[in-house]
Amino acid sequence: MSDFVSVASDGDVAVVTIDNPPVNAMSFHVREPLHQALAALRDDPSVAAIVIACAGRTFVAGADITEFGKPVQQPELRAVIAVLEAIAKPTVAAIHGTALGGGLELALGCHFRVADSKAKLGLPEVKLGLLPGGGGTARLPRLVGAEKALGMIVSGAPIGAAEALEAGLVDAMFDGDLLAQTVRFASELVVKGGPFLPVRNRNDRLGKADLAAFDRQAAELAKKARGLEAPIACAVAVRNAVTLPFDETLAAERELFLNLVAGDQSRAQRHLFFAEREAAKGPAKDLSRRKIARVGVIGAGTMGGGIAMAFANGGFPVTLLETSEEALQRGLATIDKNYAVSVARGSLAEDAKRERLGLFKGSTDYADLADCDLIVEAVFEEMAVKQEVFGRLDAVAKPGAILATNTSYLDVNAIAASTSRAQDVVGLHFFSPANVMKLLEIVRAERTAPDALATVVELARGIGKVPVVVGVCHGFVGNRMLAARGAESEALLLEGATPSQVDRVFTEFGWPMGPFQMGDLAGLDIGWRNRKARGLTAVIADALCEQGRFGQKTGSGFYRYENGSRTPVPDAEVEALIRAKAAEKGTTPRAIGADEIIERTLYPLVNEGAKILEEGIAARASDIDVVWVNGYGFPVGKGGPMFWAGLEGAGKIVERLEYWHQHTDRPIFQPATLLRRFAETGSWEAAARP
Ligand code: 3H9
Repeated sequence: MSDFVSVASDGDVAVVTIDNPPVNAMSFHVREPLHQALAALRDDPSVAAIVIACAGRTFVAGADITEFGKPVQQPELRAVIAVLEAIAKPTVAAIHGTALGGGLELALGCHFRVADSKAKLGLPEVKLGLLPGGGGTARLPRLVGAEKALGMIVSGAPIGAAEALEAGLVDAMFDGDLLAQTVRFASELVVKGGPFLPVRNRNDRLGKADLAAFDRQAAELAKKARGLEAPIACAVAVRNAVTLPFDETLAAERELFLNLVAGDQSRAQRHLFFAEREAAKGPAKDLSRRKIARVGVIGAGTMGGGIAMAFANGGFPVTLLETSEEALQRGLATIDKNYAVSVARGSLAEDAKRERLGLFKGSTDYADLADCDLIVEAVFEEMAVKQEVFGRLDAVAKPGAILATNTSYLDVNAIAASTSRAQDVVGLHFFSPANVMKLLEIVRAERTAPDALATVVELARGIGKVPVVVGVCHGFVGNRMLAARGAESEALLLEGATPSQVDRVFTEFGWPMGPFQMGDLAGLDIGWRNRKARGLTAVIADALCEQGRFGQKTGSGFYRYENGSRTPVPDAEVEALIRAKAAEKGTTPRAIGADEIIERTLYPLVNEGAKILEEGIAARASDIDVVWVNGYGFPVGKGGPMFWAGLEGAGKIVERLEYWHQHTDRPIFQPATLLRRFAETGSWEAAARP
């Protein structure tokens, strides 16, 4: 019929197969022949039942995201589903892999759904700043109930086949030959006879909806949305399914979808979807990969323990090395405790915990690292210490083993130079807690071998991380830009802003917290020690540390934390300290507006990103966005700092940076050449072209 949709017969059951690799997205070239095939099968008297299945690794994983933002080519998905749903003969979706978004919506257009036991089903549109636009919000609640549907649609998280069976979303679950069993299932339906109710006419669990409970659940979810429009729209649409007739629910869903798909938030989130995949490709595909069977981690402190857990969670046996038996046992006990917390929360089964703990081998002897294929060092952040560790690794590691440093700032070339095998050395900058945070900055040093780099990029994806390859500079992409963002914090306070005012501007922007709350959370003593080592000062943060105010862990920092609570309370003492320091400097406080706070913190962030691009430390602007969204909480609805620069207006950013540069003469405000070119060309790619 077409390269993408074919029809075969098995007795009187017609099997329609969609074949659009890699994920069978519902592109125009699928919709058109599918629409025709369904209309023909509807009218074909020799066909008694229809099965919709997919070739390759998955059922339809959604609409084709690349088509969003362009004129819709007819027939659109809803039209295909409308034809399907109006067929009187029994229709069955055979689901394997992932039935996501428009894929699940297509399946909801069938009378029945059967699934392979390993299949996953979900409506993840919210993660793209959307709501399901193919009738998902109208049909899913009819099968699983409004509350369950709300949870699935607002979280975007898929559920497994067993849960889907229990919830009423699928009608049967199979192991083994899915297609053969689905055809048998369809034949039995033919024998049993109809009429077969389309989902739109079913009311299995919808009738029982408790609107008050629903509204409470929706209000909770809305609170967590932090300025994102899509989760709210999802809740509105699912509520419509309870209160409005089907066709009105569908029409309202369409309207909400069209609004969101044209908006900046969804554009930003779609940008991030492709940016993450682009970043995770790493170097050329045709490079060979080194075999990684066992991983060594040096240092069982917070960072080392978290890194070791990240690998164990990905199924790798880990040798964990410490300098003393006592430190090793302490580290292993923390790991055990962390897993126990997951078990208590219900996110990890007791068996799985045992299995993971079984992957750890503790040691205090470097010689035990000899069978590791990758060794990650997470020792004290000091060049001499790191170099000593790498010198010792050089003596014990097997030939070809990849040697990685978890440094967050130091020169990886200098670390590599302390070995005789710089080609095997990379940076693996995990973020804390390393077993939770998704971002992994992979630092390519001058002499890192391409196959070593390709190996760690692939490995990172394999353990569920979001990898981004970066070059060597102080702080790499993330921490270097963070320093530029924080550079004006103290100045803003001395000139009249308060910590809570600055932090509020950040949370209103969409960050989970502002810079002062973040400092209190991370511990102010870390930056203090760092500054002292580098001969630097920060008037207010230093004064707080001198008073023993290290942040949450001491119950006070930029804020007070009462009785062990994590809630920051503005502290009059801190404000008095700020005013006193300002007076010492002869600064008269003035009112500082939200715009100024943004201009002096986020514009330098973008500017530093442009410098990083200019220097080739990051390969693309979108890589920088991936770093900031996954590692530092930049709001997803704004797409990362480099994408946001386009929304904010690069011309305006340049102009305001120039203004602040003139007023302060500080280099962070000197606009990067690439930023100026971005302002002229409107695209980072065009700006980077010679
Ligand atoms: C939707 O359905 C809206 C409807 O409600 C309404 C419509 C009117 N489109 O992730 P991978 C590409 S919204 C286009 O590396 P995995 C991806 O870019 C959609 N392309 O594989 C990559 O390309 P490349 C709702 C897509 O095995 C390649 O496929 N659905 C799409 O790790 C491989 O992807 C979703 O949001 C797409 N829908 O994971 C599901 N999906 O190789 C989005 C993937 O050139 N997809 N590509 O870089 C996923 O979550 C994962 O891709 C999946 C496979 C779990 C399926």
